[in-house]
Amino acid sequence: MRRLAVATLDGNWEHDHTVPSRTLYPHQWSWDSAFIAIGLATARPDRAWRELRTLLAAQWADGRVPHIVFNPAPPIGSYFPGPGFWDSARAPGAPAAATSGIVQPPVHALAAWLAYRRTPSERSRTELAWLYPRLVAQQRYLTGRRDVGGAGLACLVHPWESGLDNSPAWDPPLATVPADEAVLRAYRRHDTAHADAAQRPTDLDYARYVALVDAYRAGRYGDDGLAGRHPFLVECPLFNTALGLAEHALAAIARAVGADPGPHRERAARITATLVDRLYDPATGAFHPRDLRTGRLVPARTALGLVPLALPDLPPRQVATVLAEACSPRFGLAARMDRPLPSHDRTAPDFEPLRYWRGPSWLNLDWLLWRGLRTHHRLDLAAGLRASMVELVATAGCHEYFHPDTGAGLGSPAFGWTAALLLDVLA
Ligand code: 9WN
Repeated sequence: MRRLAVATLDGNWEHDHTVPSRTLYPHQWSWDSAFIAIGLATARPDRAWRELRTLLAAQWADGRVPHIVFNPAPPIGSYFPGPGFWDSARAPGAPAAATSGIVQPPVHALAAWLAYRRTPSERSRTELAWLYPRLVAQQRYLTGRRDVGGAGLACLVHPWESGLDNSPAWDPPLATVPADEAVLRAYRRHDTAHADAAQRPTDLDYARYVALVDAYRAGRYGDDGLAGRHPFLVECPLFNTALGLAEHALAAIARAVGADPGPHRERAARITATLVDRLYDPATGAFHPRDLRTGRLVPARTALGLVPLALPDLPPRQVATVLAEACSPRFGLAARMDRPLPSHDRTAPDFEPLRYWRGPSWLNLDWLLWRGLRTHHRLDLAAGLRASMVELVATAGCHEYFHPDTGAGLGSPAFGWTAALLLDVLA
C-alpha cells in the first residue's frame, strides 16, 4: 500500500508541486498541498518542503494564501474556473503567479510542523524558518480582515473556502444567493467531463458559486465592508478548527526557530474558547456553522461539526458530546467500524451516498478526526478509524472519496491527499 501511495504522489508531481489529480484538478490547491506535504515528508522529504514553498510563494501581500495557484501551462480546457475567470492580476497585492482570490482551511502550519517532526534536520529547520513569518501572516489575514463577525473567528465568503463545497451545511446560506443559470451557461464546466455528474455539485450550485466569485471579484477581492455587501458569510467549524490548530503548530514552530511561542499559545486558547462560544450547539452536542447574515447556526449535522475534536484544548464537555455524536448511528464511529465514516449524517433525508460532500467518505476528514481521537486518548476509536481508512485504500485504491456503505472508490482514482494521509497513518 505504501508503494501504491508513493507512486500516486510521484505520478501527480508537477515540477515544484503536486496536483490533486491529473484529470480533475491540474493546478495546485491550497489545503491539498498541506495534506500532501504531510505524506511526502514520509517518503520524499525534499518535495514536502518544495510543495509548501511553492504554495506560500504565491501568498498575497495581505497574507492570504490562495486556494488555487494556477499552472502556467495546464492541459487545454482543463479546469473551470480558470485564471481568466479569477483575474487575480488586477487585484491589489496579488502575487506574480495567477491565483484564485479565495482561501481554504489553513492546515499548512500543522503540515509544516509535522513535516519537520518527521525529518528534523538542519535543512528542515531552514525551511521552517522561511515558512514561519508567512504562516503568521496567513493567520493575521484570517483573524484580521476576515473577522467579519468581530469575535475573532475567520469568516468564509464562498463554499469553496470550506473545502467541503456542496456540504448540506451550505444549503441554507446559499439559498439566498441569486442564481442565474444563464450566467452559468456562458461557461462550460469541465468537472463533469471527468467525473459522473451525479457525484458532483449540481448546475444550480455552480450558478451560485459563479455568482459569489463575481461578487467578490467585483470588489477586487477586498474585504472591507463585506458584512454589508457580500451574499455569503459563514463561520465554519472545520475552517476555524484549522485556524486554532495552526496557532498550536506555530507555537511549536516558534520554539524550533527561536521565536516566542507565547502569543501563539494565547491565540490558540482564544480561538478554541470562541469556537465553543459561537459554534457549539448544546442541543445537538456538536458544532455548526454560523450564518452571519441571519446570525443563526445552520442546523444540518455534517462531519464539519465533529472536526473540533482535533483541538487539543477542547473542553471535556464538548469532547464528550462530540464523541457521542460521532459514535451515534449518524456517523457510526466505533472501535470496529462496520462502514466508513460518512461526510454527512447518514440518517438525514438529504444524505446522498454518491454526491461529493453530501455523504461519501473522505480520508482527510477521517485523518483530522483520527488525530483528535489520539489527542483525547480515545485510542480504541482511533484504531477503528485508522483500520477503516486503511481498508478503504486497500480495497479501492487511492480514490478521491468512497461510497459510505460499500467503500467503493468514487471521483478521481489517483488522488493526492488520499495517498498522502494514508502514508502518514501507516508511518
Ligand atoms: C474547488 C482539489 C479541490 C479540494 C476541495 C474539493 C474540490 C474544487 C472543485 O477539489 O474543490 O476548489 O472544483 O470541486 O471540494 O476540497 O481542495 O482537490
